[in-house]
Amino acid sequence: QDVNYRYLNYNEQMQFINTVAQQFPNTVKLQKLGNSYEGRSITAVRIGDDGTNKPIVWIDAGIHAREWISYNVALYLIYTIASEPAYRDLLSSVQLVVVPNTNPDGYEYSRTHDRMWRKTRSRFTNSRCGGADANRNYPFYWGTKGVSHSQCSEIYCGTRAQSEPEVLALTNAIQREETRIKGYIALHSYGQEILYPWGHTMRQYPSDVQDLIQVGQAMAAAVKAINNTEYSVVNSGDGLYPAAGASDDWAKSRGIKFSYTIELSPIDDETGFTLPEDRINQVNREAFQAIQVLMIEVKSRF
Ligand code: 0X9
Ligand code: ZN
Repeated sequence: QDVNYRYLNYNEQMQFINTVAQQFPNTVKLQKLGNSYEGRSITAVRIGDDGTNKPIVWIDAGIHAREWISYNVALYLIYTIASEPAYRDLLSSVQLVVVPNTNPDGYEYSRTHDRMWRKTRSRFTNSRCGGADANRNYPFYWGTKGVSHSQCSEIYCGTRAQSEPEVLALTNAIQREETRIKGYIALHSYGQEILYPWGHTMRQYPSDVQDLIQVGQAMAAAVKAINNTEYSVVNSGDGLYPAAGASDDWAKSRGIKFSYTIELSPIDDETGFTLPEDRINQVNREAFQAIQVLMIEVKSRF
């Protein structure tokens, strides 16, 4: 599989999911959630029985354009879980929804103009800078901490909550089935961390934080079991930095019990966002283990 050895452009990513959907028509369905600012389609891949009341695990990737490894992890997850008979049983009790590219405009811009681009590509009148940090644009404590209100900033939170069409499409889609969604992971890089809420401020935790830590540690243990790679389980506000308007906090605020952000490999800034292609395969396989653990936990608890 290509997704183990190189970074695909947006069109190739869409071709990849189309091919998987055609190969496994009973298991995989595509769902259009909306369009990006520049008009690219934001597509969800739904895997497992649909139209039921089974619990859902929702995974999305690449809201930050330069975090390229996250797209590969999502695509590898889609292919592996749909194609291998070993996961049929799991898929009969938990549905998986994967949005492999939540910021297609930013990603294409990162590929063709500025490798370190992070934001969306929306334009504002009378501003020389464009784009908002979509992970500061969710409607929960929007605009409060760890954000900037200046359009040229990397962490510009947008003109208002959900100002970015990408965020509007994602929040609408999640809200339509939020009572069924029991697990949520936003895939980011880098740092090898499993982050749990709250992240909008420091030293505040959801009442069920022990469950979040416990399942987070189970995910980290499953990753470590393959190649000894260590992911640490930390609160995003205390362990990283407070940042409001992020997707994990919003998902948790909507009642989605197991809500996380995973910062994928590498751990340090030697390669940082520009993880060499020969390391993609290992990161894919490690992240897959973590996601599988979350699915199993959701299966056994709901
Ligand atoms: O700052 C972010 O948006 C995430 N880190 S990244 O380096 N990928 O940009 C972390 C978000 C953690 N979640 C919350 N602060 N709620
Ligand atoms: Zn990120």
